[in-house]
Amino acid sequence: MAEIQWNKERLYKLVQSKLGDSLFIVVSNREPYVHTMSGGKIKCTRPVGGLTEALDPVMRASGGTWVAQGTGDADRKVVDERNRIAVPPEKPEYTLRRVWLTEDEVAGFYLGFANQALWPLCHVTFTPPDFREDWWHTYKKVNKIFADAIMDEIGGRKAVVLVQDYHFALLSGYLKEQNPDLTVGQFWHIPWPAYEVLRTCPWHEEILVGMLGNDLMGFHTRSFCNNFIESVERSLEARTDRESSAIVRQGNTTVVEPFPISVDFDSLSRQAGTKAVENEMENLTREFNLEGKYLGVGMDRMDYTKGIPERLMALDKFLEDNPEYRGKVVFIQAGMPSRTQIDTYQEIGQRIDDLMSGINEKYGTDSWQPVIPMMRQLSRETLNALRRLARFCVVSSLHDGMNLVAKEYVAARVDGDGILILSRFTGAAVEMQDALLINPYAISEFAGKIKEAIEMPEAERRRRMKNMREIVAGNNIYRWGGSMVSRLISIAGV
Ligand code: ADQ
Repeated sequence: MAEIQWNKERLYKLVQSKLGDSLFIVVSNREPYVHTMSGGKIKCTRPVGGLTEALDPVMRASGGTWVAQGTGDADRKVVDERNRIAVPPEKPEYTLRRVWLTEDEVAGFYLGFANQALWPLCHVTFTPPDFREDWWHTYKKVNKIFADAIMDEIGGRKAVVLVQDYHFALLSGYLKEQNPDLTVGQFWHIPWPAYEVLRTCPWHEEILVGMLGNDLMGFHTRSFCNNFIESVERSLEARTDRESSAIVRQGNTTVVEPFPISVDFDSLSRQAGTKAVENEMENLTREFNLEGKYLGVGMDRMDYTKGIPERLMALDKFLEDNPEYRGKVVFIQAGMPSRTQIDTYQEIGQRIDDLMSGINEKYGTDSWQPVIPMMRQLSRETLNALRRLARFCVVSSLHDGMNLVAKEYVAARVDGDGILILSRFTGAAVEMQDALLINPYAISEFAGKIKEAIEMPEAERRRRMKNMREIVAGNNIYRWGGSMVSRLISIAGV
């Protein structure tokens, strides 16, 4: 269990008491509030996701600025002449500053370099990165556009900047070039590869130099931190100290530390126990004829890193090896469409569809289909109902920075039952040792774990779930935000 219990209030108070007169700035590609046109009116929505949940109290307490790309079709209508708007709309407490990108910029920066070069480069899934030079130039250009917007926002004040993710590998370096006195940290939400992989990127040295513009560089796990430090040792002239996890280059120090991201455990547990979720559990049971069946679920952003084909192959093998379970096990695969303009994503979607129909044709009967696809964005109620109904949840990523689906499943199991089948290649596996850990490529072993999950005695299921719930309750999303922000503030010396 974590020594300090972190929650929203604690994080709010920390920022209020420690930040002093520094301006706090968060930067991410995705914005925390989106304005869209709906029935002739402007509607403001908050995208679901842990990141906004965790950083919202930080922003509210600091009264700072969140800089992000404006993507809503009504975003431009509501901002002032400096592209700013006060949020949350019902009770403004901080500023959202929107950055506009052209279609070509989005194509080169986001769909191109970030998602077709850096994403496959950082994940070991044997999908070759595409290092197109024009994408790289656009990526640099967009990082500069963001740097200029941030410098304009800071306007000579003292500031602490927290940059999110792999869309901005060069941003911190650009900021420090303009003002070396800024305090800048970055969190990288995906794995960091081994040097042997990283060096295939023609611009890896420039990327590392950019990231060393940070005073604090955060990854999910110690192993990603070590990969990063080793990449620097083997690419650049720099002094590294494994003991203090610091890198010194040209007189500037970057501290490299793990900050495992998580979920809002209390709020998720609360939501999962509501009447609305219980009603939805009844609806789903009726609609899909789940009464008396063992339900397995998978719920992922549709991405080739998530090991969805491997999971379906394991299910196929399980049904082949265990005919006594035919008719008794149902697997619901929920998939949120993602990055659909990219060919590899269309291909993985097609492959998953083919595998699902293959299994249903092979084993299905008039009254039973082993796999039920729900390939769309689902509501919170439906997701929670599925989590609560499932005897087992499968997270079979081939490689994953953390994986929040695993932690969400545990947080939603207010009844203390349920089994998590979890890939060893996720950051989550470091903490969730009471899951049934798998190598998603080892199909027979994986099929065996599905059987084990179904046959595990209740007392053992509950023992494992209890341990995992304690871990996620302690290492919650506010601990992630709180640890990183307090580290950054202490580095800033404010
Ligand atoms: P992602 O790769 O997007 O994040 P993940 O952490 O698995 O991955 O989060 C996916 C989210 O999508 C979860 O919150 C899940 O509930 C939601 N989701 C899945 N299917 C859905 C559906 N059908 N409808 C609605 N929602 C659905 C990256 C890294 C991860 C890291 C996070 C946070 O790749 O390793 O955990 O950032 O740092």
